[in-house]
Amino acid sequence: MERTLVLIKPDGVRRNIVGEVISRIERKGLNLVAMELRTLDADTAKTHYEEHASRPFFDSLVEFITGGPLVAMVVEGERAIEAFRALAGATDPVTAAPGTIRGDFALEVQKNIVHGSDSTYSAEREIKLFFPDL
Ligand code: DAT
Ligand code: MG
Repeated sequence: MERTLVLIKPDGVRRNIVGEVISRIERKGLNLVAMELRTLDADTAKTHYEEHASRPFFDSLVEFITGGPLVAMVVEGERAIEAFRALAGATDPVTAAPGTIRGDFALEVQKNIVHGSDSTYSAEREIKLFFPDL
């Protein structure tokens, strides 16, 4: 069994597709082990996205991710990291395949609805950041 951190970003919450995203996770056979609606402070957002600190879009990304409530969850299952990334689709929603969350619901790279950890190392780091007591 593997765990991954999933975020439904503020754009997903604002557009009322939290249920849709959770439904896709559940239909796939993945299990929720923790979930919380919360608004990130800038420090947590910067730590979460620290690998992108030198990218030109970093400040805008931090502003976006702290701009309203998001849903953070820990999702568990067989190859959960890869399984959720497949459900999410490519980072750029225009090229994300139809049938994926990003492919079905988004058009702009920043407003791409969801985050999913990209490796076992990232998953462990991100789960600790969001759910230190887990
Ligand atoms: P992913 O979320 O698919 O893991 P990433 O880790 O490369 O993608 O980037 C993190 C987030 O940053 C991504 O979900 C949206 C934003 N982002 C990535 N590339 C971008 C770009 N060229 N311009 C603006 N935002 C970008
Ligand atoms: Mg990433």
